[in-house]
Amino acid sequence: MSEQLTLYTARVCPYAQRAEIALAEVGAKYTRFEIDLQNKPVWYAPQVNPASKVPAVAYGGPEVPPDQPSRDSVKIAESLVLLEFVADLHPGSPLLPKDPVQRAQVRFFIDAVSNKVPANWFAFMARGESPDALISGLETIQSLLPEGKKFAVGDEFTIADAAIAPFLTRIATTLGNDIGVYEEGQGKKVYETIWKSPKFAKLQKYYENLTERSSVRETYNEQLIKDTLGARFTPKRNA
Ligand SMILES: N[C@@H](CCC(=O)N[C@@H](CS)C(=O)NCC(=O)O)C(=O)O
Repeated sequence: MSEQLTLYTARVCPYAQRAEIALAEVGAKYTRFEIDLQNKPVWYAPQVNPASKVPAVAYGGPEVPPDQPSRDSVKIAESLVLLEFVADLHPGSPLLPKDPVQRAQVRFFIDAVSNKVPANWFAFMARGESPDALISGLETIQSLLPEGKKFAVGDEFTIADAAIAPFLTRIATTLGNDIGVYEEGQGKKVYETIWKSPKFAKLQKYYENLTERSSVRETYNEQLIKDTLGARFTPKRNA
């Protein structure tokens, strides 16, 4: 990768962490720019991402300060697009396997993550809906994991793993600390089901493999997630 790459990101955001994990996996040299999501810079939407979300990348063009993006760089957004982009920039890396079947498995796994994980987690944590959809969504994810392998499609870490890791870490942190609008104690109960019961043994092992990965560990700030989501949701309990 010879062109400059600037990543607009936010520590709190699971979608942004996906891109950070992929960049860490390939050891990319890039400029990281933290966007304060509560107070986004005025130039961000017009000059980087019209959707005004992180993550986004400015790729190529001249070396410029990240808060003065060049018109000559290409701007790319959407975390799943960025995962494929990073893999495409590093065709020698295992992030996206060469084998067509494994590539399809990676994409199928990502599709399942998109459909089963973020919205079901959020419905429970932020709206106090039943945790059943989250639990059954994670059962589906577990059923896709290959037997006796470390990661989503085999022993190599791929963009499928980068797509789910930021959500599994946040789900574990929020449930384990009972963070959410639901009744007190309910998060910890769901945590016990997912992280302690034998029914989820395969997912638990997978989680262990993911969180041992330095790309995942070093891009996750658990304290920040506890503080931010704890302050955002738990006070709304019984409101
Ligand atoms: N579909 C997008 C979702 C990104 C997203 O929702 N990012 C949130 C933070 S986690 C954001 O930037 N929100 C800012 C806003 O909506 O104003 C992706 O996968 O990249």
